[in-house]
Amino acid sequence: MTRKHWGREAEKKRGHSGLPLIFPPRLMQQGCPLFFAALLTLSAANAETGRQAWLRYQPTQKSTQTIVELGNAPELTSASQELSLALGARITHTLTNNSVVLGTVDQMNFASFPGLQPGGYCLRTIPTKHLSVITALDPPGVLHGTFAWIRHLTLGDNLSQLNETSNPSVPIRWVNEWDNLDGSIERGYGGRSIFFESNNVLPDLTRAGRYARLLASIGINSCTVNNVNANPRVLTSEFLPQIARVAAAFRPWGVKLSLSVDFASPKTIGGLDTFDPLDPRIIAWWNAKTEEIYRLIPDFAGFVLKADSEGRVGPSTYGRTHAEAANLLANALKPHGGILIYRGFVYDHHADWRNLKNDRARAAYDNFAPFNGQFAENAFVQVKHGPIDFQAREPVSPLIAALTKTHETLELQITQEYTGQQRHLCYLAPMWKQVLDFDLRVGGAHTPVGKLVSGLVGVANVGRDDNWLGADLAMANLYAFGRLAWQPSLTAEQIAREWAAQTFGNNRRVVDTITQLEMDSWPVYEGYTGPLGLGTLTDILRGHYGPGIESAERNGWGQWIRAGHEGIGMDRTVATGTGFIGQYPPEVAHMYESLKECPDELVLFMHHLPYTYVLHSGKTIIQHIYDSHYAAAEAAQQFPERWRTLNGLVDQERFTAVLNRLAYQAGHAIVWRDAICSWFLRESGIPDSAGRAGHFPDRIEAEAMQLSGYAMTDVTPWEDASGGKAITCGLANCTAAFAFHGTAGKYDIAVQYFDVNTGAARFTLKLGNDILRSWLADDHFPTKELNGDSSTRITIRNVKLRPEDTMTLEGTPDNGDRAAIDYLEIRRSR
Ligand code: GCW
Repeated sequence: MTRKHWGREAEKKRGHSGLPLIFPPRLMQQGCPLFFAALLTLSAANAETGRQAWLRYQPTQKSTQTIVELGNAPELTSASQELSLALGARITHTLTNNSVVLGTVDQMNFASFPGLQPGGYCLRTIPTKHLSVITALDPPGVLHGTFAWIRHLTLGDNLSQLNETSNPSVPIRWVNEWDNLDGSIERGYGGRSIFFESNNVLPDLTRAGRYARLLASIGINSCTVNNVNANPRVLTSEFLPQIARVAAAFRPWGVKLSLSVDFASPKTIGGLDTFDPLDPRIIAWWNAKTEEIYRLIPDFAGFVLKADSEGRVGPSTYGRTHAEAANLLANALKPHGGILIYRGFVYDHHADWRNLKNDRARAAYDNFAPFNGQFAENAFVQVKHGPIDFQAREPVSPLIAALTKTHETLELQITQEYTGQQRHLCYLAPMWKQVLDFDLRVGGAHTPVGKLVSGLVGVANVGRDDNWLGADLAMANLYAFGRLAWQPSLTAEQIAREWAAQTFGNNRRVVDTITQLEMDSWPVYEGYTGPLGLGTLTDILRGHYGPGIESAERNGWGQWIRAGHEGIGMDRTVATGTGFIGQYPPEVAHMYESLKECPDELVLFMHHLPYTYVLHSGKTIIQHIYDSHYAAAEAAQQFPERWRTLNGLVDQERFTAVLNRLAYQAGHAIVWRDAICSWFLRESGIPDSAGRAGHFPDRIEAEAMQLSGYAMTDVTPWEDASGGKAITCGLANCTAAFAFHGTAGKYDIAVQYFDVNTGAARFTLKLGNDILRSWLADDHFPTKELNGDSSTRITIRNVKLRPEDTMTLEGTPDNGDRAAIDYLEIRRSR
């Protein structure tokens, strides 16, 4: 474009937008070297809480740049304010010789920006004009582009050559929050709801707005604010104006509000005597209710519906189909441009476990595949990525391949329900990448999951904790979800790197170390929890947190692993099993059905096999279980050590918080390792060829100590405590003492104890009369029982011991916390 042309276009623009664009003559004449004076530097000096997440701007000097905003949509105002924060720059209506200009393309008529799609953006640097341009078809796109531009800046990318057009891979990029109106969050691990308390919307929605900002920065365009197990109150005329306030807090960030609804609402809150989806009164009720919503929230995104699942009512009450239920709501939303997301997570949780042909994994397909093609154009079936329920490892759901004529969204879980509840580091992007890239071979063609779905929905469950998810490193999952929904071709490692750099600073060692920790974390978590596709062997009946192997068996929930003395695994083959494998397109079915081709990592999901079966790896199943649990638990011991290398390179506050989490995880990985190895050792009767399982030479069982006041108790399930037993104190004070019989030297002493959530017992470990450590059991693990949820450890390092030294553990119970102890472990300091 010639300079003349540029000027003329700018003139036209001025007329068009009414904004005085003034080009300084110097800028019109010469090309000067590029700008960006006030680059962000992320200093390690400031103490931080994680509240800023990856938007941690710290411009060091006053910028010479200006920000020119063309237009006045709320998203544009947010965008320019964001830039101003990031750059420390002024917002003006006057172009200077160093401006960033933002606006939609129809206001940027000095150049063309081909290839843009809704929500997408174009970033372009025009060196001769000393301009950075951020543009898009629509205001949300400009905001997305602004965050992308800031990301480039923070990562130290070369902005002088920028010419980037980026469109989202799918139009639906939503998060679901499982927030209850009382302020609790189902499967939330980051504090109470940022939206609700005591059955009302919070008076102060500052934090909801901040969340929308985070979401916008990764391209998320809708947030469903309430639990899919929906309280019907959410749709009452009394409550909806409150919900409208949340929508208003989201609006400047281009994030639309959506709601989970209860299918029985016409009856429970509407006063009708039915909720039959085909009844004209019900159709009229939903139409009127939807109109009411749109009057209050004109940009309302739509409904999410969990029906006929886990006790929620649905169309089956009236013998109607999922498609009929979905279309009822979709039709109500259609005139307003809204969409309906219908959850595919439907299964019988009272299934008969004695019937070897029953299989929960079949449920999503069996329930939805018959209705393929019967769903309305604006209805989407939301499929969990695996056929069971967010386990540490699952195959891709075959329903994704079956819905060839129905729109679908893929449901991923950001909140780590079955993957350590944010107390364990488990970066899920590598898992999600495997899901998105998995080629389902629909019609024999290359059909990766990412290409079959129209949207990605992440169950986020952020809370009021400053750092949103309860753990700083867990935020990589929220970030990665948004980045992958936008651009699934990014690698998990690329995403981790850019997240780490923005969150903790652009120091090479910091970024390398954190990225590597994140990347190692899922295989490590899977390694000490669920082997070979069995699922996470957690207690599925209670917290979904610590080990609880048999909880999966002999009940209606259908997470069976069919473990016996001889062998283990669900036979899901077509030949002899439940036939689940036959739900996949033929090429994929063939791979899973054939033992020769079925990958080791899923072999026990697909087949029932003897413990002595030899895997592709050359190991027997039982030896693999021992080896993987020992190797992974050992890797987890290294996590805090690896983190420690960043001391001084990241702020002290987050350094300590992360270190504490990783140290806890290292201890809990041992709980997991021992529970699973002991259980399989007992069940199979086959020893660990390396002699580890069941042998703990450094351990002193609490029940073997000299007890005063303490009494022995059985722990349930038995595998969650060493030897199946612990000691508890029923008095005001108890002690457990023993004499050290090893050789003189420096030792690390680990105390394995139980920290239940009712009170805060005190423990004191003494060597002779000297106190080595005194601490409170005041964490909030998800149980009041002694089990693998509450089992935790503290390690006192470098203690000098001599033969026959006496050690005493004192326990002081508090409010139902009986100061329970499992064992002590004394090992030479490394
Ligand atoms: O995994 C299960 C969870 C439930 C959840 C359900 C669902 C919201 O344990 O807490 O309910 O899935 O996805 O509907």
